[in-house]
Amino acid sequence: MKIEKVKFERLKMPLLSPFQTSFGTETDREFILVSVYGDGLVGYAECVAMDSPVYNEETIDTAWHVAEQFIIPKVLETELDSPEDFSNIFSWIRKNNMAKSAVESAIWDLYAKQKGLTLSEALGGEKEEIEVGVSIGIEPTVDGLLKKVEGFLAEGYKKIKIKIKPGVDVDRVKAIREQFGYDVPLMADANSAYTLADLETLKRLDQYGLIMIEQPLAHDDIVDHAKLQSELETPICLDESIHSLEDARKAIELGSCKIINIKIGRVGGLTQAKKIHDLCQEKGIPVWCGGMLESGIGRAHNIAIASLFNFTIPGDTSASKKYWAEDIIEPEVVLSKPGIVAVPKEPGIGYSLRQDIVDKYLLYSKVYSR
Ligand code: OSB
Ligand code: MG
Repeated sequence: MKIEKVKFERLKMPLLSPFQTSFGTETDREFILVSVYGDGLVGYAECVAMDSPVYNEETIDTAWHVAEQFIIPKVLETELDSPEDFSNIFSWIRKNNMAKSAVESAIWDLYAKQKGLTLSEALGGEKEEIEVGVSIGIEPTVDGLLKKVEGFLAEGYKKIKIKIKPGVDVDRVKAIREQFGYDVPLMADANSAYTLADLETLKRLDQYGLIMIEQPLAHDDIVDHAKLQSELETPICLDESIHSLEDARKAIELGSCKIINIKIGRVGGLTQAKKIHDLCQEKGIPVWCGGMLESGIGRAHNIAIASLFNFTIPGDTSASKKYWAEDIIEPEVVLSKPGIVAVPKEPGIGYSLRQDIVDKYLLYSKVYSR
C-alpha cells in the first residue's frame, strides 16, 4: 500500500447534552478527523484524544504533534504490505496510542476499501449486527438520571452504564433498581475515582447486581484492582489500565478484572484491539467496545471491531442522535432494531463523509504529501 497524502482536520462539535464524568464535564467534542489517500480512494479515522490529559496522557495537540513529527513522514515514505505492518513499524514510539491509532485505523479503512471488503470483514468480524448500550454521565439530579434511563430503555438499549464518583454512587444505582427493577442490564463506570480506602462503598454496590463496575481504581493500576476483585462479587471491568496486549495478559493473570473494555484509540489501533480480543477469547474474558464520545467516523470503526466474535457484551456505540444534532457521516448510525446496530455492508467503514458538515465544524486543517 502506498499512502500518497494524509489530511488532518480539527473539528469542534457541540454535544447535544453535557457529559459529566469523575474527571470533568464535556459540552463540546474536539477531535481530529484523519484522511489517508491512496489509489484514488480515501480511508478515514478519528483521533479520540481529548482536549486535556484527563482520561489518558494524550491531548489533541500532543497527538497531532506525535503524528506530524514521527508517524506521517514515515507512512508517506513506506510501502506497507498490510495495515498490520503499522504496529511493528511504530512500536518504538512509547504510548501515544491515540496518535498511532488515528493513522493506523484510517489505513485499515483504506485497505478494506482497496480490497473491496467491509472493515468488519477485513478484521475477521463475524456478526451482521451488534448489540449496543448507552453511557450516561453524572446527571445533576437523580430525577434527571431516571428520565434519561427511561428514554434509553424505551429505545431498547441493551445496557445502561452510568458514571459514578464518590458521593454520587450507591444512591444512583439504588434509584435505578427501585424504579426499573433488577432485569435492566446495569453497570457503573468510576473512571478511577476510588481507592481501596473506599472498599465499604464499593462493597455496598454488590447488592444491586451490576453486570460490572468499570475502572473503580487508579488509571495505571492492576494490583489493587486484583485485591478489590477478590473482595467483590461484582465483576470488575478495566478500561484506563489496559493499553496493550501485555497489559491485558498481566491483568488477566493477576485476576484484576473479569471483563475488558476495548477502545481502539487507547490500545493503539485496530491491530492491537483485535489481538486483545483474541487473547481474551482464549482466556474466557468477555469484551465490549467502549466509546470516547466519537463522531460517526470513530463510531464506524467501533461498530466494525465490535462485530468480532468475543464482543459479547453490548458496547457504548450508541446511535448518532444520542450525541449529535447532526453527524458527519451518511447515513447516520441508527438503531436498526431496538438496541441493535446493523454492521454496514459497503466497503471500508461503510459510511460516507458529509464534507458540508465537516466544513461547518472545522477549526483548521493541514495536508501532508510525499
Ligand atoms: O470511560 O468510557 C469512558 C467518554 C469519554 C472518556 C471516557 C469514557 C467515556 C464514556 C462515553 O463513557 C462513552 C460513549 O462514547 O458513549
Ligand atoms: Mg470507562
